[in-house]
Amino acid sequence: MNQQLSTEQWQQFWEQGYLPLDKVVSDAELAALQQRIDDIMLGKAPLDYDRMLMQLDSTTGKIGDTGPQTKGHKGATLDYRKIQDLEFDPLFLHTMQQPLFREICEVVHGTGTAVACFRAMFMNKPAGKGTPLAWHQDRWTDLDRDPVITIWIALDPATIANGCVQILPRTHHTLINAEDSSGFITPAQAEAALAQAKPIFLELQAGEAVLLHNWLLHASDVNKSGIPRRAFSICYMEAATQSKRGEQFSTIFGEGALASASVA
Ligand SMILES: O=C(O)CCC(=O)C(=O)O
Repeated sequence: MNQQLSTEQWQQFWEQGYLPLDKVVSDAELAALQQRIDDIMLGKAPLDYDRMLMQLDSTTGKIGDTGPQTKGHKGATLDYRKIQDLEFDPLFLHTMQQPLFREICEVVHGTGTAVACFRAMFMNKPAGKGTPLAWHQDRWTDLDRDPVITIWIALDPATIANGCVQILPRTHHTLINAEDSSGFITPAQAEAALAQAKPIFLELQAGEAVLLHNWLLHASDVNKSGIPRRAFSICYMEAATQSKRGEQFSTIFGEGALASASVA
């Protein structure tokens, strides 16, 4: 899709920590992504499942009861909570490499800077289920620098009823628990943050996206509706980013970038 962001939009992003991007995939691409993610969950996609991190959702609605976050398929069900490494699927990679996202990465990281993805992730709240995610900032202390942005794309309409993402605007200016690798804040810290700012529910049409600063406080609730809340989010970062654990990250833009032919 062809979009260019204005100076005013960038100003909103840097001041507020988020920016709605309207529709970033065509109806045909959206239908293909919806079908592909269901095929991946059902074990029907032509993919190397051993490279994909796949986590089943909890059956109790408690975050502590979600399945292990490990590589490999965990059974044919639409009740996955999280699937990562989607850059190895040509359809998802195509969406990740669209010109608007390249432009966003160039503005954030500088023209000509190679960009990798920290994670290319499906986040799901199955119909009538899902697991709440408490208020947190996205950060990972084992990286040598903090990835700045995530682009979150709704694969279904995202509504309050089905557990859309909620954000607290302007909270990205300060890292609340700088030494904590999880990014989660305490209930008391959440109460204090909620006393300062009103949460905004990011209700989106399927195919629309929002650009998020990773330090923006965000959360999401269970899905009380009859439709799933499927979403695809990409956390981009400088390709030079290194992890203390020696993790490898896929380059998305710039020298050495994945090409869809090489991941098919
Ligand atoms: O998709 C969601 O519900 C929220 C995802 C989230 O909080 C995250 O990716 O850090």
